[in-house]
Order: sequence, then C-alpha cells, then structure tokens
Amino acid sequence: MSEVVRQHPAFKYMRKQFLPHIWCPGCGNGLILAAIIRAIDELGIDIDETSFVTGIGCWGLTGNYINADWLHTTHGRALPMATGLKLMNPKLKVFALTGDGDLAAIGGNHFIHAARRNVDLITICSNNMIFGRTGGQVAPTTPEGKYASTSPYGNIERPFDLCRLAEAAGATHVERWTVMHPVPLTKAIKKAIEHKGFSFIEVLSPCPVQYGRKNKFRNPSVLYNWVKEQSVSIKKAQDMSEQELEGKFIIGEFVKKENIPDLSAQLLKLQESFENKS
Ligand SMILES: Cc1ncc(C[n+]2csc(CCOP(=O)(O)OP(=O)(O)O)c2C)c(N)n1
Ligand code: SF4
Repeated sequence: MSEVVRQHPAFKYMRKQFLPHIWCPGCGNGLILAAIIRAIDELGIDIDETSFVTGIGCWGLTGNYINADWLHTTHGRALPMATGLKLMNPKLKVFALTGDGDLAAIGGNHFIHAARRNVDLITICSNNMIFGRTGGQVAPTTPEGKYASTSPYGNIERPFDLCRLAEAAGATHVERWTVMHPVPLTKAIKKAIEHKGFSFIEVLSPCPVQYGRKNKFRNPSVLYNWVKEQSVSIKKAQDMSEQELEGKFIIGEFVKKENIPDLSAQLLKLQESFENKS
C-alpha cells in the first residue's frame, strides 16, 4: 500500500486488510464513506462507541472498510437489526447503511416503521437509483423513463421520494445530498450523529457501471454532472412549479425536529413506571 494512502487522515479508521476496496472505478460509494469518516473524526468520536449495520448490495459492503463493530445482515433487514442493537446498547452510535433497493424495496416496511418509532439511528442510504450489486435491475427509486436490466423499454413506474416518505412516516431528521456535496453531506452526518431520534440521510451516489451504462452516460463524469445539474436546493425549490421540478433532485435539510422522544426513551419511561409501582 502506498505511503500516500497510509498517511491519509482516514487511514486510522479503516480495516486495512480489506483495502483496496472492491467498488468499481467511478462508484460514488467511496465518497459517502469518506464523509462518514470525516464526520466521526471531526466530532472526535471514539470509533469503539459506534456500530455499523448493513444490508446486502454494493453499499452494504461498506462495513468491510470501517474498523468498527459491524453487523452484516440480510437484504432489507439493516433497520430492524440496528433497532435491536440500539435498544440493547442505548449508548452506542448505531449507523444503518442501506442501498436504495435494500431500504425501499424489500426493506420498505422496516423503513417506515423505524421512522414512525423514531428509533435513534443514523441511517445513510446510498441511492444509485438501481440494484447495483445484482446486475442493474429496476429499483423503487429508478426515475421514470430510465433504463434497467428489468425495464429495457424504460421504467414505467413513478419512483419513491425517499425523504418525503421518511418525513411522512415520522422521521425527526431528514436530509438529501449528493456525493458532489461533500461539505454539507459531512455536516448532515455530524448532525445525524448528534441528533436524538431517527435520522435519515439520502445520498445520491452515481453507479456508472449499472445505471450509467444502461442509460447511455458515456463515462462517469457525464453521469456525475447530470446528477449535479438535476439537483436543486430545497430553498430554491420552494419558488419552482411542479413542472419545473419534474425529474429534479431536491437537496438540503427536509426535517429537523428536536425533543421528540425516541424509542429508547419511551421504553425507559415505561420501565420506570413499573419500577415506581413496585
Ligand atoms: C432476501 C434477498 N433477496 C434478494 C437478494 C439479492 N440481492 C442482493 S443485493 C440486491 C440489490 C442491491 O441493490 P441496492 O440495495 O440498491 O444496493 P446497491 O448494490 O445498488 O448498492 C439484491 C436484490 C438477496 N441477497 N437477499
Ligand atoms: S455496480 Fe455500481 S454501485 Fe456497485 S460498485 Fe459498481 S459502480 Fe458502485
């Protein structure tokens, strides 16, 4: 491994034996991982006080690279596993890392209930708008008209807006950024770590190999530029019509509600009420 890599500030948080990583050249996932590590480093959190729970898929492999406790669960099940871990160890900072297919397709029900229950988790969804790991099948986040191996004539379904879904289900901290916004993304993750309740950070992360190739983005930078050009700040979006916002990705902070009891706090309250009776 090169000296430059060894001297990188993130290196101390990495599981060195698994480097170099296996993501494809141009994949956005490494940029999200870098933002997570920057957030932990800037907050000065002891990595031993964190735990990572992942589902299956390319983004689900992230636990390989962070030198923290890691629970690699089954497809779609990162959130219920993370919920159990958090309830048993309320002091742990529990990250749930999920792909968009993982979170919104097979794990969709867990997603809305974790948000409804306001479980104190840092949920980071890498949204590449497709099933990356398994060959580019259509996901509930694939934009209308875009191509996937299972929608060769273009996707005819309307995609989920994951942030609005989290908000409607009761999440108390919700933000969307892209991997081209590393500074606000890191800030959002820091806020999520410090937030008491269900934090949901969606990150638009280009997948040049599956999404890019199937949709005729001739190289990764064309795809990255497209994602960036389609992004509109939540403030600017307020003055735009529905037609103007068609196909755009709204980025920014959607929700930040304080002092809403999280599930651990509710359980503790219940436990105390029993203790007071006896
Ligand atoms: C129960 C179950 N169903 C299906 C699969 C196959 N599978 C593995 S990864 C994956 C999709 C991954 O897509 P996404 O969650 O968006 O993550 P990405 O690979 O794009 O990061 C699927 C369907 C599985 N492993 N387990
Ligand atoms: S298939 Fe896509 S998401 Fe998976 S590692 Fe390759 S570029 Fe990244």
